[in-house]
Amino acid sequence: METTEFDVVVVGAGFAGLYLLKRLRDAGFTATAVETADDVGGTWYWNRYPGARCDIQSVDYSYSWDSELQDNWKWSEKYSPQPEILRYLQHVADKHDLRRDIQFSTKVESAKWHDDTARWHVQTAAGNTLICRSYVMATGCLSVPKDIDIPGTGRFAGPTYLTGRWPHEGVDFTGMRVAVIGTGSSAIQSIPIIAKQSTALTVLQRTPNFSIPAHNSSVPIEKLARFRNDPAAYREEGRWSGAGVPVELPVTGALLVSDDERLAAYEKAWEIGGIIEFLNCYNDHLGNAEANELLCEFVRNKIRSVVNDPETAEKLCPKDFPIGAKRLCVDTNYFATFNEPHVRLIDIRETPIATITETGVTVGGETIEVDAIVFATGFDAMTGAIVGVDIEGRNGVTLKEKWVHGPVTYLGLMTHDFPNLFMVTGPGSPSVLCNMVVAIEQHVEWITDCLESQRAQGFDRIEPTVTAEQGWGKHVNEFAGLTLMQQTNSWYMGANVPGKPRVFLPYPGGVGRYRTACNEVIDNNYLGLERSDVARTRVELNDGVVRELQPDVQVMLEMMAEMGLPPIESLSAADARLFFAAADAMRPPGPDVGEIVDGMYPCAAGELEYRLYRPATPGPHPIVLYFHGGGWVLGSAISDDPLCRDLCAQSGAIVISANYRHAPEARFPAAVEDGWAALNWAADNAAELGGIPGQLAVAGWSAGGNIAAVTTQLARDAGGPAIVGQVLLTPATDSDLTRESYVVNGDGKILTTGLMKWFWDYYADEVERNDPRASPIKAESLAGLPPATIVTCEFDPLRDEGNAYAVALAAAGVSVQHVMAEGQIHTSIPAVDVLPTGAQYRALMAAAIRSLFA
Ligand code: FAD
Ligand code: N01
Repeated sequence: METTEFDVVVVGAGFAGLYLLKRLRDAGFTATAVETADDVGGTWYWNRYPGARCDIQSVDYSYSWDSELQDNWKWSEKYSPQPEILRYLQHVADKHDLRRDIQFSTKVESAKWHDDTARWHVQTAAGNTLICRSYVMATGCLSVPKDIDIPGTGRFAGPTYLTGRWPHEGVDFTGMRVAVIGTGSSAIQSIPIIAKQSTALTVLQRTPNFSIPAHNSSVPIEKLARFRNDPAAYREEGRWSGAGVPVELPVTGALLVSDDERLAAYEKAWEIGGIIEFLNCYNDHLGNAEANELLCEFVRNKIRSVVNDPETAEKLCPKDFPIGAKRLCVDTNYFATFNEPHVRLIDIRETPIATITETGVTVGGETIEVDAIVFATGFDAMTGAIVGVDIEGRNGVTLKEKWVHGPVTYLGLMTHDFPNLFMVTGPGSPSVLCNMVVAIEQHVEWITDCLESQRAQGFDRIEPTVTAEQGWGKHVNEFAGLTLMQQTNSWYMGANVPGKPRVFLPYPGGVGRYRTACNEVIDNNYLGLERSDVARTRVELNDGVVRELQPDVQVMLEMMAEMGLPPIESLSAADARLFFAAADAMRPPGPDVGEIVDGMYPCAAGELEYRLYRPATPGPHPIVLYFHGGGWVLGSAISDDPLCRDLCAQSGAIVISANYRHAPEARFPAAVEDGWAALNWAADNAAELGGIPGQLAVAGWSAGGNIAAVTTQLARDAGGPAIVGQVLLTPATDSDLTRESYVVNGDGKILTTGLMKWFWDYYADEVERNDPRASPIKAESLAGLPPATIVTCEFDPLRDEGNAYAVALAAAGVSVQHVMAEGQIHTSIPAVDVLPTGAQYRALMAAAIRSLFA
């Protein structure tokens, strides 16, 4: 029994462990890697089944950190076979003399944190103890084969093989009758080759899978040329991409083009191949079920065109999950193999496996006699290897206990209560949803940079806070909720392992976006992390959450930031109006309504436009008088068209969007006068408009919310018209721009503090701004106002004044429903059919309208 000390202990010697060792060594840390296998390679050491090869092109699926290796290594194929990838990793180990720091044939069994010394004590199966400051699990996402849970396993007298633990000497199935259980990527790669060797092959399929042809060949010349032309730029593009491969992303959705155009695009993508390219031939396949189904059916038709027997073809067609919601398979002659007379497909959902016997597999009363069984049944993915080690953190907390309801991590890199424990491609990071080498390199570099900074700054511990990891978990979940993947029983969800909690394991936002978040954590002084020295005499804690916006809102802001648009407040009012009109012209229209009528209503200035949205149901209907947003400067009767359609369609009320005069041409109180005129006109003409007299509510967004709120005060003070309720979305209620939300949300979220100042300056003189007709919160009394539904947004400069108005109304005895929309910004909720996470708040507003008129 030996005890040795290192700065860092790494578990695993695959792509991740090897690069870690190299980086740690270069940074001057003492490090050792521990590996169960007797050689390097990880995945490519264990998975030696026939046909095993990568599904990301080798040019991409390779290290970027050794430029000499990159320049000199020649991949023999587009998708290189397992022996070649293993040789590559062995070459890397030799080239950098890494083997001398790897303990092979050694399993790590447990690891225990000692807080007093700030050290991990890592125990190997051989009984040796490795003491280290930092402990890194580079144990792989797909390294622990799942237990075989089929009745009778173990009874079979002949040889059985597990794809993820294939014999090194290989297996020759010539002359044998073989059963393959499973139809995931491993099975799909191996079945055509096993079929060639065997005399009879039975494939036992529980769930058919989508697979596209590999079109394997030598490395495509154009790809290689692009790479060789500027390898650094090529790699950099991959690092900042979605899936770790530089591909051009589409700007069009599958539903927005003609059937012919779409089919042509699908055919082209089918011919080119490539998982990432194929799934991305339109931009809505992974988020829109209808678009996804079009691609599913295209692939099903391909299967039907290849497989001669229609019944077998139908069985091979996946029908119960969206394409891309499980890792898409890449094959060579998989479906055609089922045309071979000696190959039989059994759907074990129809006829389940009763048992494995000494001589075969019993299915539906028939025992299929075989000489060998291949289990291609997959892995306990993403968490299996990590919780496979008994890891005990601070105060005796074990990782198994902590993760009993699913893994909780900060960025998939670390977890609270386990200081100095790092994971490479851990749950909560992009990992298996991309080219994993890119994900691995990014983690390895982040970890070593972090350790170097710890050393430079004299810290001995680093640990994420509960707030930080809960915030990240929420973000991952919210992102997954925008995809179709969360609704699918896959190993991404832990659904393939009986009893495993159903949690979406990887981060679906892409490697580039993820890299930005990781960099921000460091740039923001280790946001969400606590760092301390051994004695805790020096503790640096920068608690917080790295991603708080809803993911769709975040993505939209990132896209806008990339456009480099000028701040609106730097434009003239006329140019700002042109800009908004151009942006409005590009947005989706919103849902259909029964009828749209444009007209004019009388007001002090003569006449102003309105647009009436009538529900498709028989009338008459109640009326909601709506005022548009735009800071009293921008907008029109039709500028909030999608929102008005949505409110009308969902609430069953007529929505009348009434325009009002804008500043700077018509300053305060012109807009208020027009709002008041519109209210009286709507009340007086309710029946003619198709409304129900007396059933009138007001609503508005932003500056329109201000006008809606003011009209209710005017109506109260004037003794009518009667208003049954007010629905205010992120209303401007106060000219005071010093509230906290103007400070914390004042920048980078479309509506800025600067823009609000610009609006107010155009709208009203300083002395007028305290008039309750400009700042309704400043009314002498708020009593007697109609019931209010107020939606404010967490990341809106107007948040606090909206919240304050809700509180003040309630204090004055007004019935108030107030919701603050988490992770939303000022402009996100009206973005119908653009930002899915805003939909629930529009539904809430529509429900509020319905209940006002109930
Ligand atoms: P691994 O390669 O899994 O290495 C982890 C190592 O840790 C293993 O060798 C294991 O023995 C060791 N280990 C685990 N626990 C312990 C312990 N307690 N003690 C000691 N040692 C331990 N990804 C892609 O992006 N593109 C592809 O084309 C692709 N093809 C794949 C094909 C197959 C068949 C499989 C199974 C996976 C594929 N993957 C692919 C995913 C693949 O796992 C990663 O790309 C990558 O190889 C992972 O490297 P790693 O070093 O993180 O983990
Ligand atoms: O495993 P899988 P895999 N009875 O989980 C079936 C990567 N990879 O090893 O879907 C009967 O996908 C199971 O059925 P069901 C890649 O990321 C890449 O093939 O659960 N059947 C399924 O059909 C991949 O996604 C490549 O209903 C049982 C199959 O076994 C990941 O590794 C190649 C069963 C398991 O499929 C895992 O792939 C290989 C049971 N009790 C792997 N239990 C490349 O191409 C499970 N099944 C690069």
